[in-house]
Amino acid sequence: MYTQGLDQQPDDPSGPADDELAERFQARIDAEGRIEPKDWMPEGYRRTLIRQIAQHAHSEVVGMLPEGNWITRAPTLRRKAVLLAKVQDEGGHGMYLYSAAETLGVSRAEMIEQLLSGKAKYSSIFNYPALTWADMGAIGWLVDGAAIMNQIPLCRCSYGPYARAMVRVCKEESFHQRQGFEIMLTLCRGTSAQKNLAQDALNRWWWPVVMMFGPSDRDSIHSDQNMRWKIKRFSNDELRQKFIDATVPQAEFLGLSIPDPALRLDPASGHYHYGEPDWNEFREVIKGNGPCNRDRLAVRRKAHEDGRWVRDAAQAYANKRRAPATGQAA
Ligand code: FAQ
Repeated sequence: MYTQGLDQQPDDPSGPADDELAERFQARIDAEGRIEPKDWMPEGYRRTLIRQIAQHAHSEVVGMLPEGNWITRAPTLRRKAVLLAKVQDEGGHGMYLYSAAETLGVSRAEMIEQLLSGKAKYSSIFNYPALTWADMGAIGWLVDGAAIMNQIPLCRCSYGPYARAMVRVCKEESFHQRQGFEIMLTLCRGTSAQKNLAQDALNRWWWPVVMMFGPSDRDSIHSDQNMRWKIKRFSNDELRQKFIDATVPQAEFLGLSIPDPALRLDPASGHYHYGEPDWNEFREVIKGNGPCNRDRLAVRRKAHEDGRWVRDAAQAYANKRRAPATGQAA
């Protein structure tokens, strides 16, 4: 399937040279202008965006699995309806994001193939298991909370289609975060067994969520260039710090303890000091060796195979509609 990005005119030899185009491109970004699909852009900018937006789309789609697993076990009809809506929203985010990436000249089939072959990454966080109902609270509160912290600045990303997709995504993530916090609050105000479930979920999800922001700034290979291109507005560590500063008081409100003995408020800066995440674990998870990587990809591959007949039928219907009419009644 060919997409907008590939229907551009070949370069006009009498047009401006690449150096000049690159200067104009950067000047537009520096002036907070937006880059649109048919605008000239450096190949590295296009490739970086395809990588990031596709990874983001894959994360939304794979991210449906840990919570999808709990829809049939939600404790009440209301909880079930809310969780179902949330999981459907994540699927919708994946679709907007695949569409945004397609404007850069990559096909959806290619992106899906890269996910299923294990070539493309998706967020490390979705390789951890959701073991109890309290995990639905922890995922909404912490994972969606971290996702919002990372994605609000992406609403100002220099690439127009990605930035615009993020506006709606962030509104929905905000509902997701609140529904998760509300599950945690209900558990924390319930019996001691329920509160223990909430604490156990926080214990297991805290560090994976802290690592979700990506490697520390000293190890982040793409940050400098991405900041110059205004794809990223804050570094991984800056966003991690903002998330921790916002979340610690919420944990205190819930009466839960964050599993980090090094955590303390620095009164001079107003920021929380926190311990060093286990970066070996992070590297292993993104290499494919996390607790659920193999299961997650196996489920996605099966879903893709199970959906093949639908894609084939849609393609056959499209071919039939495109075929010239013979004028004969069937
Ligand atoms: N997991 O140089 P950097 C959600 C990779 S959506 C796996 O710092 P960059 C909604 C990175 O790709 C969650 N890999 O890279 C939801 C690169 O590898 P590469 C997803 C990671 O791009 C909630 C290498 O490490 N959100 O949760 C991770 O400047 C609940 C070096 O890293 C997005 O995708 C990681 N955590 O910054 C759904 C947001 N971190 O590609 C369902 C958009 C880093 O060279 C339920 N993405 N890596 O092989 C971004 O903002 C950026 O891409 C970062 C990474 C910040 C993730």
